[in-house]
Amino acid sequence: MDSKILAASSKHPKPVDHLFQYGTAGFRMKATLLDSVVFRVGLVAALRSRKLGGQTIGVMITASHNPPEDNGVKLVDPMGEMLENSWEAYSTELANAKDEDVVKVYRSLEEKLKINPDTASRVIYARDTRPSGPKLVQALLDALNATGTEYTDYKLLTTPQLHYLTRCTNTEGTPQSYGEVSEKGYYEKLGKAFKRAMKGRKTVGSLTVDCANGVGGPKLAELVKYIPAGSDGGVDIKIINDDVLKAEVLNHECGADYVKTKQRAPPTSKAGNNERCCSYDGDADRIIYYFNDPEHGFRLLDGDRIATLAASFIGDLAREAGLASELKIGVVQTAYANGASTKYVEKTLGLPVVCTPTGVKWLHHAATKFDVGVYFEANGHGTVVFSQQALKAFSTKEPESPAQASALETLRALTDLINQTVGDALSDMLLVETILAHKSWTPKEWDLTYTDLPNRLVRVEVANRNIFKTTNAERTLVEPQGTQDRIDQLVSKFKDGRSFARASGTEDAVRVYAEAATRSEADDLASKIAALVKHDGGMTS
Ligand code: NG1
Ligand code: ZN
Repeated sequence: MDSKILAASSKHPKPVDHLFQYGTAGFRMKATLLDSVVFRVGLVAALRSRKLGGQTIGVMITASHNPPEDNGVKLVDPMGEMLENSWEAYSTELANAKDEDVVKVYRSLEEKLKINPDTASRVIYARDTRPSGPKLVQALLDALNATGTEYTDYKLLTTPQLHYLTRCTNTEGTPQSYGEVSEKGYYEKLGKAFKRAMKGRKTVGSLTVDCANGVGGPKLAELVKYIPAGSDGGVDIKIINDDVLKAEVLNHECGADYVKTKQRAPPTSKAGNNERCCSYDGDADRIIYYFNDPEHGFRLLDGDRIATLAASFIGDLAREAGLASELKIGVVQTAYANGASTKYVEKTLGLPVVCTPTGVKWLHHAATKFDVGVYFEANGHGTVVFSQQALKAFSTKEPESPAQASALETLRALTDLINQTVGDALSDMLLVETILAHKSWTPKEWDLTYTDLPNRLVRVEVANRNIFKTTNAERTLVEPQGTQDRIDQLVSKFKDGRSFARASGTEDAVRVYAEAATRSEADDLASKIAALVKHDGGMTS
């Protein structure tokens, strides 16, 4: 095998002097730099599969909401979860090995991790619509062939579809089976669950879906075939920004990231006042809702809103089903969640909130500690996970009334409707539609549940972002010394003030977040903290 790996590796030389890092979103950068990285990620996938006794590992080639010229690669663990933490470091090590050391590092990982090279290894993979995808797939294939790995090419998929298929593949034929192992199986599962959850209810008006000109477009068009129209107990979907042939339009003036950061609808949207709209990102693992309020203009319904909506609905259903005392329901957020949403969950819904560092793997992990764990990043990436105990309670509890029976059936439908492996724009969208239909809510009524505190997110460039070290789920700086004290002093002067600074995990910058009672105070606090960070970060200009 050594000579095969060496020969294959020589076709994918590493760019000199480039330092790669497996971050919160895997490896992500200009596609032209990624060839060797994807090849080596293929090697890591083979090792990981062998280490886990031949279970199937997923490889996704995508750069999500990044511009078209970027690409990226990430690994999916057997249950459809993000790659285990310690393996991020092994991936980084192999990605940075000199060309002549690739085999040596591969073998040393094998030895260190006590991996039997004779165990079978299996991988499934897919990519988004970027033009650089097919060439990167070739690099992956070269690694899979050199390591004698069995593989299935699923071609174009959304990231969450690949997570779904990874879990289905590894649970096929077991009591934990997660669904049929095919793309069609995914649509069928969601379609059926949506019908069961809606129970013939109608959604009002239509839903305009902006697919960011990414892979979510063709996949949503497929899903629509499996869900009933609005008049039939489903939803009328109008798809926009679904051009996957013009590479340059991907994520351009559209998509979840655009809408969230610009606080406006894509210019291509023709939706009228009070009409529901949502935007996916380039690989359809994020979703943001919004609408135009004739009085107040553009209104964003972000990840915090989706989390609070889901938690309130599932909390009510659990009570109606007589399961409230048995099941621990909770919400997981990051420090970027609006303070008003945290307060709403704790005070109005009476549910606990846990705060974790940025990155969905942390949120997902914390959510699994609840029987029903709702987690979302404010930017729209999130889902709901159910414990084995919750699943058992939903399927075995004897209903004592028709109302209890109905609540239990809706809960069971939700466990199939929700993609429990990872945030999934298609599945989250059907969840939101289901809840709004059950509550007979317009987007305006959803928006009125609580009022966001005005907030500002600022990106600050500093000489070296790595000197900013945090604790307390990134809300408190421990280094540089004294910076946190100065932040605290500034924050204390603002009503409802809250602010924190942390080094970005995906960009060379420090992010400053601030919220306060009014728009001008939030802006003022953010710019004061940003100036402080710039100063303490050693920027001289
Ligand atoms: P960083 O760059 O570490 O702040 C950003 C997002 C995260 C997450 C990752 C991965 C913000 C403030 N941060 O992380 O939520 O989505 O990218 O894509 O939105
Ligand atoms: Zn994404």
